[in-house]
Amino acid sequence: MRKIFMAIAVLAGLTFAGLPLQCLAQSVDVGIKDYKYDPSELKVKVGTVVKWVNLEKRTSHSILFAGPGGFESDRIFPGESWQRLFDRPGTYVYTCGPHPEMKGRIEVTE
Ligand SMILES: [Cu+2]
Repeated sequence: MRKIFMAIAVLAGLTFAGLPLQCLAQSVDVGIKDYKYDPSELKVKVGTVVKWVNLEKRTSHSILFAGPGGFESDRIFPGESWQRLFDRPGTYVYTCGPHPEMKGRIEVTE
């Protein structure tokens, strides 16, 4: 019984902690379809969460940020998404790991 109360308390705590974040963070979706990011170029404010959504029927993709500090997302399968919070201004160019011909760009401003 005590475990159940603790679980409820933890869930309630998470809910309250998550609310302000969700209200504050702007979120923008980028679709992935026909081997293209849509939109491929995007301007957002610092603090924006960009979410890539794979709308393909059978192809998986990734988001690969070039340059120093660059990294690649996990493979995003059809119906899945992956997101990143942009908390610093700058220009972020990216490609798709398995399909380097796919290109995208995000400009983050104050
Ligand atoms: Cu791809």
